[in-house]
Order: sequence, then C-alpha cells, then structure tokens
Amino acid sequence: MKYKKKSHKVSIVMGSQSDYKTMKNCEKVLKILKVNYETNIVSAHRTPDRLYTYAKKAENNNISIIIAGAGGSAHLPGMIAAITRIPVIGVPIESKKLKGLDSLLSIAQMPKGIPVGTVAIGEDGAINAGLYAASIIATYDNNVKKTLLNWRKKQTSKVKKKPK
Ligand code: RP5
Repeated sequence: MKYKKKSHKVSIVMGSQSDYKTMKNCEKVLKILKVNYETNIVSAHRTPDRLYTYAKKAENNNISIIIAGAGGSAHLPGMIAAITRIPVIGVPIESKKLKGLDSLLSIAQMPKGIPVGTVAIGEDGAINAGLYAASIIATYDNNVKKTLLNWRKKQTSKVKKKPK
C-alpha cells in the first residue's frame, strides 16, 4: 500500500486545559513513534458548537483516529463518536473527588451502537492511547510499524532479570 503521510493524522482532544498534564503523555508517545498528530481543547458541555464542528469535519481533516481525554461526567469521547465514524479512544482523566472512577465509567459504559475504546485512568491511559493508535496505524504503515516495534524492543531490554 502506498504510504500517504496525510492519511493518518491522530487527533488528540481534551475537555479542559487542566487535562493537558495527562494528555501531553500521549503527544510524547506519538512524537517518539513519528505519528502525525494535532492537539485541541474541545469541551462537550462548555463548547458544544466547537465539539459538533470538530467531529463533523474530522473526516475531511484527514483524521484517522481520535484520542479524547475527559474527566468527571466524561461525555466528550462518546459525543464525538456519535457524530463521526472515526474510531475514538477515550482517556479517563483522574478527577479530584472520585479519582477518575467517574471518568472511567462514563467513557467505558457506552450503550451498544456507538463504541468508544477505553484505556486506563490518567497517565498510563494517555500513554497506552498513543501506543494503541500507533498499533492501529502500524497495520497499514510500515514506517510506524518499525518505530513501534523498536519502541517495544527497547522497553523489553530495559527489564532486568534480577531485582536490586
Ligand atoms: C471535564 O471537566 C474536563 O475534561 C476536566 O477533566 C474536568 C474539569 O475541568 P476544569 O474544571 O479543570 O476545567 O470537562
């Protein structure tokens, strides 16, 4: 298959500036794996018009995977998934009161018909969302496949056989 850089941009969105400290981990991973991405703040309840326009235009904007981080009553990933057929990976942000359990359940418990792939709460989830997006892209892009396999190889080599 011919490799078109333009054809696999990942779009990272988050409900608030306060989510960025978590979601920048996702950017870091995509940077290492040489996957194109863009990052925006889109709030389902504070900027509903922005959300609608973003999701409606996602396909025309060459976005192939959306990673959406949200906390609390985290409806952002589900709302985006309802508007576009582009796969959405939801990152539950750790909330102050319920430590992200609210975010996790809101994102994971989508009723049948509109799926949202859900990762772990917080930083681990943001990192895994980036890796997951890259692994999907690696099914059709050999350059990303190489960077991903290399990353995993390095991770494996860092694990010592004996504890100190
Ligand atoms: C959600 O509300 C955001 O995703 C964020 O995790 C949470 C709190 O937002 P701020 O009050 O910090 O802006 O919409």
